[in-house]
Amino acid sequence: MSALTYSSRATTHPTEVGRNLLSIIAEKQTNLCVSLDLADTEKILSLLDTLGPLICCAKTHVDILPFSGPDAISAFTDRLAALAKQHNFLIFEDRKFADIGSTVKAQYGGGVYKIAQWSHITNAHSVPGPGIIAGLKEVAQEVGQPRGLLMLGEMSSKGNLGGGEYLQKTLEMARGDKEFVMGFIAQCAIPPQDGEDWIVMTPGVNLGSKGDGLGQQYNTPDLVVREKGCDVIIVGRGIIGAADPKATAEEYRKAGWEAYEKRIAA
Ligand code: 6AU
Repeated sequence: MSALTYSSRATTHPTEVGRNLLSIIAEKQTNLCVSLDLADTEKILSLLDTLGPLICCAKTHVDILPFSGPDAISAFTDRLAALAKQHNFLIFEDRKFADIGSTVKAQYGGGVYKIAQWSHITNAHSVPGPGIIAGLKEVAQEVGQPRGLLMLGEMSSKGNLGGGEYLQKTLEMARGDKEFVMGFIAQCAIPPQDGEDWIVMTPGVNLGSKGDGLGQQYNTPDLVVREKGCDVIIVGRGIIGAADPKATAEEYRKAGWEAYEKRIAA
C-alpha cells in the first residue's frame, strides 16, 4: 500500500489521468467517487451539481438511462462534462469492457454512447487478454484527450472469480501498458514495483449496510482505505439512496479522508 501522499503521487503518476485524479483528490481533500446508478438523467445532473464539491469522480452506467435518441445522449454527456469542469471532478463510465480488442474498440469509440468522447476513465475485465487494453488504447489515442483505464482485478461481489492469482495475472497484463492503465478496481492495494503507482478504486463501500441480497458485499471507508490501502472509495446506494445525499456524501468524504490521513500517519 502507498504511504505516499496523494499530492506527491499527483506529480509522479505514470498516467496523465492518474495525475489529474490525484491532484483533484489532494486539492479538494476528497477520495470519494459517487456511483450514479439511476435511471433519470435530470436526477443525476442535479445530484452532481449538489455533490460536485465533495467528490473527485462521478461514476456512470450510461446504459441504464432511457434516452429518447442520440441527441438526448449528447445533451446529457455535454451537461455532465460541463458539471465536471465546473466542480473539478473526473467522469468514470463503468462500462466493464470484456471482449476482444477489435470489438471493444468499436464499443468504446462508437455506437450511440461514444464513451471515449466524454469519459475520462473507463474499466475492463482482463479475461480476454492484453488485446482488450490495446484495442481501447487505440480509441483513447484517436480522441486526443487524456483517457485512463482501470482493470478489474477483484470484484466486491460474493463468489466473484477475481483476487489471488487472477489479480496477479491482471497486474502482469497491466504492466504491458503503464501509460494507459492507471490502476485497478480491487479490494486491496496493489504493491508497486519500481516506478509503478497503481490507483485502486474500490466499490462495495457503505456505512450502514453489509450487503444487498444480490451478492454485493460492503465494507467501511476505514477498512478499505486505512487497513487495505485502497485509494478511492466508490459509493452508490449509500449516498444516492439516502434521505439527504449531500449530508451523507459529506459523511463519506470525511470518513474516506480521515482513513487516508491515518494511513499516511501510521
Ligand atoms: O454502492 P453500490 O453497491 O450501490 O454501487 C456499487 C457500484 C455499482 C457497481 O456496478 C460497481 O460499483 N462495482 C464495480 C465497479 C465500479 O467496477 C466493481 C465491483 O466489483 N463491484 C461494484 O459494485 O455501480
